[in-house]
Amino acid sequence: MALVTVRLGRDVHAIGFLELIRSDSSIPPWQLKYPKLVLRESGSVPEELHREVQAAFLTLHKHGVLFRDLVRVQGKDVLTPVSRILIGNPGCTYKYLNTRLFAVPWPVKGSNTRYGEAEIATACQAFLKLNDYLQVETIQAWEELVARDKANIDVVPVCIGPDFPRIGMGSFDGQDEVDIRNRSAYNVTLLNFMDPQKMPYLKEEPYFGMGKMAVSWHHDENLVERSAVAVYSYSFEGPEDEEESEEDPQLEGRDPDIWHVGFKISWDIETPGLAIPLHQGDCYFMLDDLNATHQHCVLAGLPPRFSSTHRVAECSTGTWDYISQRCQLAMQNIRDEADNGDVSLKSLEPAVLKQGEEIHNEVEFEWLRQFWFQGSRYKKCSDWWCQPMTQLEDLWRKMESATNAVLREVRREGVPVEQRNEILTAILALLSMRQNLRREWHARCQSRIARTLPADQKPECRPYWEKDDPSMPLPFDLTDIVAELRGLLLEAKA
Ligand SMILES: O=C(O)CCC(=O)C(=O)O
Ligand SMILES: [Fe+2]
Repeated sequence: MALVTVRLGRDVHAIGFLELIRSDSSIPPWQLKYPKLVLRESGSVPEELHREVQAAFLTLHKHGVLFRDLVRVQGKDVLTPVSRILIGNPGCTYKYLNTRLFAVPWPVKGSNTRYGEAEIATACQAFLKLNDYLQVETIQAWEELVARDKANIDVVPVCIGPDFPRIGMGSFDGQDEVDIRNRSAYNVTLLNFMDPQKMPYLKEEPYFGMGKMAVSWHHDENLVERSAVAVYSYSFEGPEDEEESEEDPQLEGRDPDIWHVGFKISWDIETPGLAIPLHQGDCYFMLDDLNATHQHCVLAGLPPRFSSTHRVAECSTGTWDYISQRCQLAMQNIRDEADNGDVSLKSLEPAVLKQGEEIHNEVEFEWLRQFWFQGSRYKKCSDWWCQPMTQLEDLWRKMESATNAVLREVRREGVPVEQRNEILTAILALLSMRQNLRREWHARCQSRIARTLPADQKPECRPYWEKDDPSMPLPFDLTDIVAELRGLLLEAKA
């Protein structure tokens, strides 16, 4: 098929197909195909908000607190081309591409965060203000979408009667409204920055000839189901770039000098994708299930660009409150013994021991190793995570002693075979997993690419200790212990 590009109004291109366009409509034609994608051009955003937000981006950039993430994709360690920082509700985290980002807190009511610099505090405040603004805009756009849907249904009244209450056009029932609010309650924003001039190895968009990508096709992960995403886009354009260019729309695809966001239907490379140009201060919103039914990508333009991507992170297992409660649950089975750090266990029930080892793995791999893998970047902005991480590490250390106490029990002479087997069966897979994950994290920290990072971003393999460390009850490397436990289990079956 010949590559044809059609101008769909305001420089929006559907690349790869030809379609007749109704030019009499006041809504841009792409809106008919993408009702859940909303664009708000910069003119509709208050000037003062633009000024504050743009200054905030520059402040964070100046203080060097946006970082490229060393993520893991299909078993490979790769450095993201864009630099990022997560700002959001205190104690919130957001996980993407096997990387848990820890929110630098924004100053919500009742919080009292110390920031590294007063300017950083001001910047976080600006993103909270932007968040509030985008949340209101999202709810309004979503309500309009629902109202339009309902109006369309009302055109053909199939089932009108006493069982089918209609309060009138544009209104919708309470549940809808609560859902819309919950799914617009952004708890974090992930900020992105990239200067394409400094990034000469950008990938080409593979399906529609859309040019260089800053972020490849993806769905946003780890979000509350059907929740919205709102994006503020800030590219460093000179005034001359803002004018509509007059080149022949029939001949080429999107303007490579201008940043765009691309959309395509998931699992579909036949239906043409959509590329929406983003000028300085433009915002776009992905409503409802758009992020699930479609993929999006970011197409690089010429100038450097920031974006602030506001999300409803699914953080039921991703907050400080959550993990500290989990650790408290594990502590309930531990009794301190005198002063040497030794512990004894209150219950030897297999289910209780299993839960303890699960929490042990969770705090070690989802929190401590994730945090220290990202070097010392977090303390540059605020001290929020310092004390929680110290506390988690202390609790984790106790869990090492608890595991040691379980091992003492299964090795003890005179434990009934049945009971020992139940314990072994409950914990063996978890210890084997711990061994595998430690090896993987250790390798990730040693990788060639990890070594190229500057000192404050160098991954730290923590916790880590040497074989003969007298302060630790168990070795870092659990190979021998896992083999021993397997042996005990087989012995009993023989
Ligand atoms: O910068 C943008 O417009 C969107 C970036 C994006 O898709 C992401 O960070 O997930
Ligand atoms: Fe995204």
